[in-house]
Amino acid sequence: MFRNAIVRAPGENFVNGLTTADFGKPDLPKVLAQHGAYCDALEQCGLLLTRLEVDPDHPDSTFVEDTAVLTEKAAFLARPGAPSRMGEVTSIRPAIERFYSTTYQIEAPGTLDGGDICEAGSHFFIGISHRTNEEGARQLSQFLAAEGYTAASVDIRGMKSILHLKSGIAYLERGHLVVMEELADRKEFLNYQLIRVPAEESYACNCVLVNDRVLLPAGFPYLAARLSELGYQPLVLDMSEFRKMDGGLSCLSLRF
Ligand code: CIR
Repeated sequence: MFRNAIVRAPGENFVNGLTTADFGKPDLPKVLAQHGAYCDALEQCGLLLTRLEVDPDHPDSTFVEDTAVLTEKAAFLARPGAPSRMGEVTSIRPAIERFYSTTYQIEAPGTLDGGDICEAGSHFFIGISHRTNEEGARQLSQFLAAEGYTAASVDIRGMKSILHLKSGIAYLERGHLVVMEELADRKEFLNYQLIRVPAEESYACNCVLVNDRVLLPAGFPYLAARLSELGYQPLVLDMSEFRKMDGGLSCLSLRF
């Protein structure tokens, strides 16, 4: 069960963040409304929110997930792979340290974005991407091992369709792994019951199990129906403005 989440409000600088998407510029009032609805949804799932102020120096800082990996035993502070995002860790650190006495920090030359880390019980998948390098993955694996967790790397550097590993997979407990077709045959996922998502719905792979609900982006009927069939309760949210900046549902909060 998650009890808490950390979120950060998007600011006027949000539109200046990094993106590779071709969906146009985000509409700020809509960004704020969608972020508000997202926060309401987390509260509806029973979470207590720590709401951080806008960070005017970091346009991508509303995507708090990339700054850390939070587990039951410890917090692992990331070192984002995009230079414009590195300072985000310093600004979120105090909020994380309020909850965690054991913290680890990825150090140079390692880079690691939280969006590349998928927790599956006591096992972690670590995406090696254009943001998370092998050294970052090595450091995190070592830290995780010190806390009794296991880890496996999944190399996604050859894929143009996703930014982070969690853009393409989500763990929903009960051995269920949501996975985009392009990743479905990876040997790392052999022992899981795969919920395969067709290419036209692959954005929805970035869904999040929060207690008894699964947050799911709006507009992906196949996955919504499939999850309902499997006994999950989807909670559908409009993510159009975050998608324009390569963001998904998981990136907007740190849940623990
Ligand atoms: C970036 O490129 O870093 C942001 N515009 C989007 C980050 C999305 N984060 C995530 O998928 N975990």
